[in-house]
Amino acid sequence: MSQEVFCRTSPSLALVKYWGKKNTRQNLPATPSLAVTLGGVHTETRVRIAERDSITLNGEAVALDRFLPLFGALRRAARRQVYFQVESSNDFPSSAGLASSSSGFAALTVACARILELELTPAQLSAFARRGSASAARSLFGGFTLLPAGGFAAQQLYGPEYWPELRIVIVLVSRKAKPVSSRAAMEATRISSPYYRAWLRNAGQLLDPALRALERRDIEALGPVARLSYSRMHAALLAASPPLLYWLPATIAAIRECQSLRDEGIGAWETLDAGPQVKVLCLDSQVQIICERLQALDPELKLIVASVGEGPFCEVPES
Ligand code: 2P0
Repeated sequence: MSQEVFCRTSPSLALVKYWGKKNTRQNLPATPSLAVTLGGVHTETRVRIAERDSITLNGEAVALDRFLPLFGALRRAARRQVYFQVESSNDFPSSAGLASSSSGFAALTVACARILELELTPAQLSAFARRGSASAARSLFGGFTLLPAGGFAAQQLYGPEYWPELRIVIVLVSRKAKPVSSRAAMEATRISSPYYRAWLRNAGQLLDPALRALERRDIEALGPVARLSYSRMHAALLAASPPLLYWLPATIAAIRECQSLRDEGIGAWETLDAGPQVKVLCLDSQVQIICERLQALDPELKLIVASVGEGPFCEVPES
């Protein structure tokens, strides 16, 4: 058995959003999600066999509770009582609405399965990762992925090479961890938002137009659907009691700048997750003007330009 495994993954950005659970115990999503794996931003995770489980994220110890269901499921599958010492780091802000749990749980799943010598298909790994975080099921694949409503595993629709011109400009509005986790916010939306049922009814309807737009690599068709998906998700969040508002003034400024760019015929289509960051879908030919305009809002604003990324990379380091 290898004593140490290294894995690198990338976060999964939903174009059509997963928000809400069909089954909490198994962590099955109530809505389908269509996503792109981001190239150029990474989680790196090192797992070693140890006397007891421990996890550090960017050098700081983190509570184990959220990880134990995944560890337990992997240990049961391998029929081995092996404990993991995990060191994970992100080269982008964690727990801030940049899908760090998608890349984090995907890396952890792949590395722990490798340590345990579990021979699993990508779909089986995706199903294990889902237990940690439903969006992590998608980070098991590069390119464009689909996690159906109620789905146990994600599937890859197109590989990373499918749309080389697509770019995602990440507008880093804040580096702070979000005040309410996605999981808690999802549950609060389910319990207290009168719009939750409407969201569930509607969310699936956005999938078909998004799939058709992706099939044609048509950003002018995909962008508006992505906008509807995040706007309706946030409308349900705002209607929760108490209301859940992740946006900051700079979030709204970036959204409005995207609208101005579109009014001028420049295809800048924003999407947001459970956090203040804005991610702008666009084509490489328009990245420069879009970055200039967003930077002009605030010279301190950090922008990261991502492309379509690869699936997990895993290796056993030479000792
Ligand atoms: C998504 N998000 O589809 C949606 C859009 C945020 C907004 O998946 O409870 O960390 O661990 O399954 O995956 C963030 O929630 O939630 C998320 P859990 P997760 O990317």
